[in-house]
Amino acid sequence: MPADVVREGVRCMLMRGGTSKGAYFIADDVPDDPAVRDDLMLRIMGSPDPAQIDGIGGAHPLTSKVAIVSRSAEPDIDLDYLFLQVAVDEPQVSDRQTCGNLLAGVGPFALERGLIAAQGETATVRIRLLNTGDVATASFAVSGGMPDYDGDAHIDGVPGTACPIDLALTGSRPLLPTGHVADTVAGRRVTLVDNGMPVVLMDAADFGIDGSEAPARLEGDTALRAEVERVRLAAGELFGLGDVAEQTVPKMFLLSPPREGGAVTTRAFIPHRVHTSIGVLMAASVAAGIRIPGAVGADLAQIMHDSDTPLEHPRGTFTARVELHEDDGVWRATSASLRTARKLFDGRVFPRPRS
Ligand code: NQM
Repeated sequence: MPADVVREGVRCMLMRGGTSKGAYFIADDVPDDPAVRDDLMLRIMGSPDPAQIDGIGGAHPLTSKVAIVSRSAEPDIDLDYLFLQVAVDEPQVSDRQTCGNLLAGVGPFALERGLIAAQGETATVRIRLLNTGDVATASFAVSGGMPDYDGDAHIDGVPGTACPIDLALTGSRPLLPTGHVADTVAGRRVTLVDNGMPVVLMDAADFGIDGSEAPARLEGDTALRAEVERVRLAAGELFGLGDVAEQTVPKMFLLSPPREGGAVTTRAFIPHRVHTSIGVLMAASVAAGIRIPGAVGADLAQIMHDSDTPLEHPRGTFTARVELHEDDGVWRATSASLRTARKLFDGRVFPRPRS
């Protein structure tokens, strides 16, 4: 990292990863000390400020994200990926969650930066998600040794098409952290699931909503927001996450019957804004949860005969592929999904001189 980051800037690539957008760095280019690093990320993104006008953040949690990537020292792992969620209007940076959307850009970014090499037409990389300890495998097309961003894959929430990136995750942990298919939390019947992202499944009808409302309408419903947050704080303790008041997990899902031929309709508080589509690992968690008999949402979902689980969201459908295994009452899953990613800008980013 240059000694004077304000004058010289920091090497940074802006990428769209799935339906999110973030700043990608190699670990050697940012400070090791988490407090110094987090302060730098706030100054780069322009937080705290609802408009992030003095930084490169996009004024929404989905566009205020950071990926820090390095070669892994672990055997059989190519890359380590640390995700940071930079709050928009609070001076907060959190490493308490990962992001499956930015995960899509990690392989192409690492190839661009020379952290990995690729011959042939496809690169397959094993990525350790430092925030959770999970390991993902990402495969993407290569042309002339560099990522090929062009392609025919479309994902709902992103205009046009791009190169497909296949992500697979083998979950080793039990899906149900409380050991129950449903719990009563803060007086509400919910299911807690973690298949890469801790989520709380709730029946939208129990909260007096239809479940197909637009994100802005749900965000504008202060009584609903307060009730969802009340349940979230109690669920955080049950997840073993402690006091989650300042954390971005668990994510809160209001589920209702499908409208467009999918398995179920989803609306997600992440946790204060409502997701404009759905996160990758959130989708893996919801898809796994609604397949477990007795879980909240299982009764609302249309029967799924194979592993493909199309989840309806505000901008279309996300198909998560999950395979469940039950052993002595303990459920685990493997999951896969298709994403796309694209390099948007490469250069040096200049942080605000002062916090
Ligand atoms: O769940 C949103 C996103 C995410 C996370 C969030 C994600 C995932 O859509 O895997 O990708 O962090 O709230 O980028």
